[in-house]
Amino acid sequence: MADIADKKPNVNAKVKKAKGGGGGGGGGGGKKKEVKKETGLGLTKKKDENFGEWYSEVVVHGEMIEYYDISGCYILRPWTMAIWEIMQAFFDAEIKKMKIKNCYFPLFVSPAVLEKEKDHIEGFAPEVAWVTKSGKSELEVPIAIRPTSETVMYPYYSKWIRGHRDLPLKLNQWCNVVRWEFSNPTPFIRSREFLWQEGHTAFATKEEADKEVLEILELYRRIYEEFLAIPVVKGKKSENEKFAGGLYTTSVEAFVPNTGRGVQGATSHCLGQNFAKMFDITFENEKGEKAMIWQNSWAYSTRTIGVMVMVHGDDKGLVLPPKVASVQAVVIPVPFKDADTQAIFDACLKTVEELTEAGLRVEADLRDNYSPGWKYSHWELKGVPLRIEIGPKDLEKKQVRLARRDNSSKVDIPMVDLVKEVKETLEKIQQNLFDVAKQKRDASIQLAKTWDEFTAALGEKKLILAPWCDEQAVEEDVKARTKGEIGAAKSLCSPFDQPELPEGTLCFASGKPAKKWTYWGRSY
Ligand code: 87F
Repeated sequence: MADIADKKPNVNAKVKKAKGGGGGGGGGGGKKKEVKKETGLGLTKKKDENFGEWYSEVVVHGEMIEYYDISGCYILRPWTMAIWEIMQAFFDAEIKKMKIKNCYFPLFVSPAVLEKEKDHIEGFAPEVAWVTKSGKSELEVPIAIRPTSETVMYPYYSKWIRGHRDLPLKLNQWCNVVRWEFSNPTPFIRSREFLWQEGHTAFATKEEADKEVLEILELYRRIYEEFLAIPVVKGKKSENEKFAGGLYTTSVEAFVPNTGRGVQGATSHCLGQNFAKMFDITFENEKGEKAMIWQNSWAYSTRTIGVMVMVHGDDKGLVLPPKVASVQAVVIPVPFKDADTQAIFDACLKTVEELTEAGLRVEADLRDNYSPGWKYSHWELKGVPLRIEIGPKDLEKKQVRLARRDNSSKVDIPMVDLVKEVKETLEKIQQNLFDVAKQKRDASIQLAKTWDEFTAALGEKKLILAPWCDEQAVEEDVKARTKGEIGAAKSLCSPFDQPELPEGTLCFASGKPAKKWTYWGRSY
């Protein structure tokens, strides 16, 4: 994946401060300057020219990530954590409505427990990190760090579930997990430690489990579409791509047009009874017979934030959807030589107060050691959805200027309409980000009915929708035939929303009768 390696930007480069007032931008009804003064804040790489380095610069200069001295590990700064917490508040409230309870299991796993479910762990074993020492002495038994918590939790499900009245058992935990990946680490997208929630539920019947899989998947869709303004496809994973320990895997799949790669956004698995067999999780049903439970597991992680940066970010930096931005609007005073600076500052504070009272997340940047122009660039880099400028002319006319981050449009609005206008504008920004992202995603979708069409589309970084025979060997073959420097193509999902498949349609790869439409592409 040469296009997005872990390209650490020069983190020691200090941002140059612009000296003196009145930088670029020009608010307060003053004349717009033609050329923006160099603020030293700009990114050096362009999204369309060097996506990998652009991404690293954006997450670092946007103050979301700091690189760390262990490869694949990143510091999540407050600008990131605030986004995570907003999504967490939504998801946590929704799962509580579903009667799912939070809990916390230990970070450490004994080898005996980890290796209990061999099939599940086998393929993942190289990624498991181990603690082998305490101080200078070797531990008698090394201890693994959880890469996921099936084997940690299920022995206790076995203990806690006795009769049908103990079901359903529905637990979730918000935690970190460690997977010692070796391929190109990328902030948020592929890191060795990440934050997620993992849900683990147990039911008496498959019907209940099936229903929950889709309810959770719908919450994941909402996180992407309603919060992050990213269109996703809901669907089912192929046998090759499903979680090997489970029965079937559903996912939401996003797409990054710049790189032409799919991203598995979140997964909701029905585990069937595989783990119940391994961990002996049985219960006495209503008829007094011994029966095996049905299980699900599901997760979304901080990867969501990386997808948001990749999809919405631009050459000026981050672009945050208002619903997840910790600062939805920033108020910037634009003082002018002889103007009454105090009156402008007071108007800024009053603006913050009114908007905060109306339930919006708003801050003023009243620092006197930075020019307005520098502040504009700074908050653009950090992706704040809306800038509110107040200068002497605005005071005079009882108005403020709104400048949108998503499309750079500017409009003066009467102060009396402040709350209404700002609320409406934020909603429009949220909607516009989704619409633009969807338009780009849809423009990237390419139907491919033959192998030649498929490879051509793959070369053009498309998200490929192809009729498929749904055979594992054929997917293996597609992988082998597309293997190259930048990674092989694989199936992403078979969308639940299936286009019509006319009788006699053949598989793009095998020429056998096609069973379904499936999305294919390279992926993260
Ligand atoms: C890496 C090392 C060890 C993924 C791993 O998706 C084990 C694993 O089991 C592993 N990487 N997985 C699959 C995780 C499946 C499942 N776990 C609960 C989820 C949702 C949350």
